[in-house]
Amino acid sequence: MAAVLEEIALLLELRDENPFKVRAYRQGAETVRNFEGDIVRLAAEDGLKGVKGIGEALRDKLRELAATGRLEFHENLRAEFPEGLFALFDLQGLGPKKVKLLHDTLGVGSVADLKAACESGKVAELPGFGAKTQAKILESIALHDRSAGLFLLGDVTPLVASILDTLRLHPEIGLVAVAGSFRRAKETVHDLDFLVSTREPRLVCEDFTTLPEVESIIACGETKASVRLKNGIQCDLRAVSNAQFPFALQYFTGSKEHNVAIRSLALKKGFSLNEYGFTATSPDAVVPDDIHEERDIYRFLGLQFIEPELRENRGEIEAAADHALPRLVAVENLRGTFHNHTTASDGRHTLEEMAEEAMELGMQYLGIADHSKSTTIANGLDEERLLAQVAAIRDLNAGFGGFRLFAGSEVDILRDGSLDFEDGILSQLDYCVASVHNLFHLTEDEMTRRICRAMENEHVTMLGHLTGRLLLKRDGYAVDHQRVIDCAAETRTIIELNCNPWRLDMDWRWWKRARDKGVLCSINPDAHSTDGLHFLGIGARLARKGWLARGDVFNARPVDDVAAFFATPKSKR
Ligand code: DGT
Ligand code: CA
Ligand code: CA
Ligand code: ZN
Repeated sequence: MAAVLEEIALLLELRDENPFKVRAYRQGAETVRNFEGDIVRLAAEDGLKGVKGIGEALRDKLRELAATGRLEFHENLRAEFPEGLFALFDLQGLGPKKVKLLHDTLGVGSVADLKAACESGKVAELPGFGAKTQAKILESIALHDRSAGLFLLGDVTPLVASILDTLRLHPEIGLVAVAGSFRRAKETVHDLDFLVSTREPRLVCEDFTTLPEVESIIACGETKASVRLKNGIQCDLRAVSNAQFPFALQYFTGSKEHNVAIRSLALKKGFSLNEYGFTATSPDAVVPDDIHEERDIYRFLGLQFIEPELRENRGEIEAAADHALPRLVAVENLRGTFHNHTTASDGRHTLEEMAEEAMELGMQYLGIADHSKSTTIANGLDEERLLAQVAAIRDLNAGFGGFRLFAGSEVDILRDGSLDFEDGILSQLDYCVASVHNLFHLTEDEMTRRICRAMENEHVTMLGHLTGRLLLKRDGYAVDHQRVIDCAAETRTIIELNCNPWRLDMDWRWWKRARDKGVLCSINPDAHSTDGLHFLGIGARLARKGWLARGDVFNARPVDDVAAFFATPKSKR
C-alpha cells in the first residue's frame, strides 16, 4: 500500500499537480510504512479514521486497495504514461523533475530511449543537465543493465522461509531444502532453487505451482517445476528420492566452480559424481552405501564438511583436505552491535525503543551512532545535541539491569580525512564509527588516503561501510581495499561489515584477507528502525561467507570485554 501511494505521488509530480497533493500521498506512504499494527485489515474494514497523516481521500483509496488489491485511480494515472517510464525512477540520480523534462522534451519513455538520447548527446543540452550529468546517467544505465534480474538476499529471505514452511506441511514431502546461491549467501541472487524428497514427484511439482506466492507457471514436469513469483523472481523445484537427496543438495547448492573442483577430486579417487550419486569409474572402486547426508559425501572424499557459504572454490577445498577450515561464527554468537541510528538523526525509533528491541533480541548491549553535523540531510547532531545524547544514554544505563547502551557517533570523514568532531568531543564517547558520506568522485588514491587518515585517529574505533555501495543501485566509490585493510591492522581499527541488505559492505571477498592480518570485524546493521536490528541474521551469514570465526567478530564479545576494549588505547588493543 505504501508503494502504491509513493508511486501516485511520483505520477502526480510528473503531471505537475499541486505540490500539497503530492506531499499528502508521500506523507500517507510514510504513515502506512511506519504503522504499528495490521494496517491492511484496518483499511479494508474502513477503520483508518483518526489516523494522523491519512486524510479522507487517502482513506477511501486505501480501503479500495486493501479490500480488492487494486486501485482504479492509480491504474488510470499509470495508463497516462508509457510503461517503460517507471524504470527510469530506478536509475540513481534521476528524480521526477528530470524524468518529466526528459519525457516532455525528448519523448523519453524507457531506459532504452534514455540511453539513445544520452549517446546522441541530446541530454547534455537540456537545461540543468550538462555533459557530466549525461555521463553519470550512462553509468547508472550500465549498472541497471548489470543488475537486471537480480534480487537482494535480504529481500528474498522472508519469502524463502515462508515457502520452506509451506513445503514442509505437504504430506507427500519428506526432506526440504533451499539450495543455489541463496544457500551460499550470495549478496544477490538470480533465482531460487528448492529441493524436496518424495515418492510422488509429479504430484509435488504440480502442487508447487499452486503456492500462493506464484504469479505464473514456467514449466511443470515429472521431477521438476519452475514458476515466477509475484515479486518477479523465478523459483525452481527438484523432486528426488530420499537416497538422492544429499547428492542433489550438494549439486544444486553449487557453486558451479566448487562442484567442478569436487567432481575432479572424486574422479581422482575413481568415481564420477553427479546429482544422483557416485558411480565407479575404475574396477577396484567400491561405491559407498552409507551416504545419508551431504556431510557424508565430503567425508567420503577425505574432506572436512564445507559449509555452503564457503563453496565458491576460493581455497575451501584445499583447507578442508587439511582439516583447516575455520569454525564459522553464527548469529547466536552475537552479543550486541554498534552502528545504529535513532530519531535524533534519521532513525525512526527513539533511544528507549531501540534499547528495548535489542533487549528483546537477547542482546547484552547496543551501540548508538547517529550521524554527525555535516550530514545535514540526515539531521546530523552537532556537539551540543551529541553531548545531550551521551548524557541521556548515561541516565538510561543507570536504570537498566544487565543491559548497556554504548554512546557513539557515526562521524563523517571530511575531504582531507579529518573528522567532523574535534578530539575533545570524540574522547567523551565510548566509541566512534567513521564513515564517508560525500565526495564519492575522488580518485582511488585520494579516497584511500582520506580513509586511512581517519583510521589513524585515536578515537576512531571502527570504519563504517567501506565503499558506500548500494547493491543493484550504486557502485561503491574507488578505494584500495588492500591498503585500507593494512592500515586497519596497523592502527588497530575495526572494520564494519555493514549488514543493511543494500550494503553488505565491506564485501565478503575481502574478509579472509582482513582476518589473516588480524583485523577485527564488527557486524553492524546500520539500523534506522527497530526492524533494522534484525539484519544481524544476514550479517552473520555474510561474515560466514567471509570465513570469519567467532573470535574474528568484535560484537561476539561479552559486554565487559567490549567496555574493557574501549577503555584501552588503540595501540594496546
Ligand atoms: P544464481 O545465478 O544466483 O541463481 O546462482 P546459482 O548458483 O543458484 O545458479 P543456478 O540456479 O543456475 O544453479 C544452481 C546450482 O546448480 C549451481 O550453483 C550449481 C548447479 N549447476 C547448475 N548448472 C550447472 C552446470 O552446468 N554444471 C555444474 N557443475 N553445476 C551446475
Ligand atoms: Ca539459483
Ligand atoms: Ca536455478
Ligand atoms: Zn553511514
